[in-house]
Parts: sequence; structure tokens; C-alpha cells
Amino acid sequence: MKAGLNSVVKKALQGYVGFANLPNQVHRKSVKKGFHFTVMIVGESGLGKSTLVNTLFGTTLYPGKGDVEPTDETPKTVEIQSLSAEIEENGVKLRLTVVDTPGFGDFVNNEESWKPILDNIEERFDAYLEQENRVNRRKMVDNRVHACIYFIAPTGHSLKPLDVEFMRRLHTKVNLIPVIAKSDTLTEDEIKQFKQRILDDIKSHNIQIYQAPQYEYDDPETIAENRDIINKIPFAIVGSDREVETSDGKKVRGRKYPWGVIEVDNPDHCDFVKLRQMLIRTHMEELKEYTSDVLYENYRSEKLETMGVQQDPTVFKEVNPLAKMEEERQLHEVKLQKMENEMKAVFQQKVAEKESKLKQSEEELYTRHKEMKDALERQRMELEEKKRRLESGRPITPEKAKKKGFPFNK
Ligand SMILES: Nc1nc2c(ncn2[C@@H]2O[C@H](COP(=O)(O)OP(=O)(O)O)[C@@H](O)[C@H]2O)c(=O)[nH]1
Ligand SMILES: [Mg+2]
Repeated sequence: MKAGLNSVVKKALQGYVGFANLPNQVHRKSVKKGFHFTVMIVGESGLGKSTLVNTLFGTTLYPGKGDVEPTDETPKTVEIQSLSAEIEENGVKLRLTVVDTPGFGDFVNNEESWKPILDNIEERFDAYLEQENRVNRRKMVDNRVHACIYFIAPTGHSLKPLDVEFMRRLHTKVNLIPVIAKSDTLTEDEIKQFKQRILDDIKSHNIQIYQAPQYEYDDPETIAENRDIINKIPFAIVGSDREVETSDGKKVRGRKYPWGVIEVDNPDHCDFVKLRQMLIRTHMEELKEYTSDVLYENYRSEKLETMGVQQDPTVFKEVNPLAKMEEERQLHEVKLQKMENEMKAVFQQKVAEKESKLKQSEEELYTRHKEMKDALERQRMELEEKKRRLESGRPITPEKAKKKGFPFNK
């Protein structure tokens, strides 16, 4: 698996996105920190994944059109490529990361397709878990995958074994949002029937796709809007990063056919707008919350269990008062120990200073004492000398006697 490039494109969107209109009281925190949302895109080659990424960002993030050039060598595994763009609307920032997975479904053995994707999702959970275990949790980076858009080929029949296998393996790890790729190749009726077959297949295989909750306290308008979006799943999408001209001369993002133009941003033509609304307007916080509180939380407790750590399920992780008190106690102890060490160091330094001062004065005293002793000795010798002279009858020179004397009596 190759960790793809991770570029950040700063760009002011011309078109309307909508996240700046999120109700402030609910999203004040997110608005301050900026939104960060990660979407993964999975599906067989050629279904329009890269094109959808470009359509979502409203810009060409990929050089050239679509996928990496085909090479003679078949890639050995699914590649994971992550692209990030910071989009800003009315001063509100959204960092949208899209994880593309070229190579999915290109193998004889299915296991080689879903495994690297599952691994990538779990690695991101592990990275988050690792941060949670750190003492300083203030700067947590959430790179968990909040939604996975799964591309279904527009066959009009039913799900392929590859689709079922992927969704069954991944549905407990990520919010699955199935979409019908290149829906412009199907008629309206075909889409309607195909959607129903897909939903029946999903149900019969016990696959859990993302279910948006209904809030009875929401205003009727919001309830209607949400229901309208959810009823469109699996979204029938059309992607295009090109502008085409309609019959009445309008320039729109879309695909041109002899019989007319399919507009990407027209909700009457396809469900692209609904998908985008769901991701970055109506359900972004929901998708993040479900990822964190249910999908990640399940992964986390399973992982801890296999590591032999038993959790008390009645205590929610963030508000476990005992663990918190213990953590605080330990922090406090470390602080106390540090203060004690500092005080000891200061004390020792003071003692050393005093000692060296005492030693210095002792030396000074000793030298003075020695000088006095020497002076006394000299005087004694002179007196002896005088005494001898007097005894031998010679006179004393008066000047010489004046010069001598006790030095410390001056
Ligand atoms: N008809 C139609 N063609 C599409 C659509 N989206 C992408 N394509 C085309 O399908 C081809 C493969 O698209 P690409 O984005 O590279 O697919 P990927 O391999 O899944 O990344 C390109 O020629 C696109 O122009 C769509 O919604 N409808
Ligand atoms: Mg691609």
C-alpha cells in the first residue's frame, strides 16, 4: 500500500457550499476550530471516482483527467491516495480530505481488494487511539474516515459479489454510503428500479449502510429536507469536472449528449447535489459523531479486550472520575517532586556558597594570625638583641627603636 500525496489546496469557492450556514449554537466549536471531514471513495476502476473527487472540490485536484495512466504492470494492491483541500465560505473553514482507492476490484482474488482498505481505516483508528493514550490530549488530530462512498456499477441488475463482500467486511468500521456511478447511462425508470434492487440486496445480506437519525424536535422544514436526502440513497450520481453549454447558451458543469445536457448541479438531473449536501451540510456532524461514538468506540473496546485490558462498560471513557483523579494525582506528584528537587538544588547551592565564604575568612584569619605571630617573633628577636647589646655595654640607636613596634597598634 502506498501512502499517496497529501496536498493542501487553499481556495475560495465561488459556488455555494452551505456549511457556513450551519446553526451557530450547535457548531460554534467547530466553526472556531474549522471543520475537518474525511471521506473515502471506493469502487471499481473506471466508475468515476477521481472525477467525483474533482466535482466535489469544484476544481481539478488530479492532474490530467481521471486515473493514473494505465501501465503494462498490474499494480499488486489497492493504492490509498489522500487529497486535502481547505475550502472557505464566509470566513468558515472546512478542511475536506478525500481518500481515493484506485486499484479496487482489479484483482482475481477479492480479498486483495477490501483488505488494504480495511487496514487503512483501522490504522487511522489506531492513530487516534494512540493520541488518546497520551497525557496531553489537547492537540488531537482526527484522521478517522467519517464516510465511505461506495460506487456501484450502473448495470441495472443487482449487486456484484465484490460489492457484497466489501460492504459486509466494512459496514461495522465505517459509515457506508452507496452510490450508483455514471447514472447518466441509465434512464429515470431504470434508476428507480435499480435503487430498489440495491436496497433489497443490502437488506437480504444484513448489510448496515448509514442510517440518518430522525429528530422529532427538528422543525418540519429540516425534517422534510433530511427525509428528501435520505430517500435518495443510493444516490444516483453524475460527475464532471468540465463545463458544457446548454441549448440556451448557459455554461454548466455536466455531460453533453446528442439529446441534451445532464447537469451535475441540478437536483432534477441527478443526486450529486443531495450527496454533497448530506456530506458537508446536513449530516457532517452526524457522520462524525457516529464514527466516533459507535464505530470507533466498538473498535477501541474490541482492541483493548484482545490486549487483555477489561473496561468497565458502565463508565464512559471521558468522564471516568476515578481514572481522572488518578491521572491528576500522578501529575500532581510529578509536580511536587520537581519542586522538591528544585528546592534541594537551591539549598545545596546556598550551603556551598556559605562554605566557600567561611573557608575564605578562615584563610584570611589564618594569614593575619600568622602575620601577627611573625611580627611578634621579630619583636621578640629584636628585644633579645637589645638585651644582649645592653648587657655587653653598647648603646641603642633611638631612631631604630621608634620604627619598630606593634603593627596592629597603629
Ligand atoms: N458517463 C459518465 N462518465 C463518467 C462519469 N464520471 C466519470 N466518467 C468518465 O469515466 C472515465 C473514468 O473516470 P475516472 O474518474 O478516472 O474513474 P476512476 O477510475 O473510478 O477514478 C473517464 O473517462 C470519465 O470522464 C459519469 O458520471 N458519467
Ligand atoms: Mg481514479
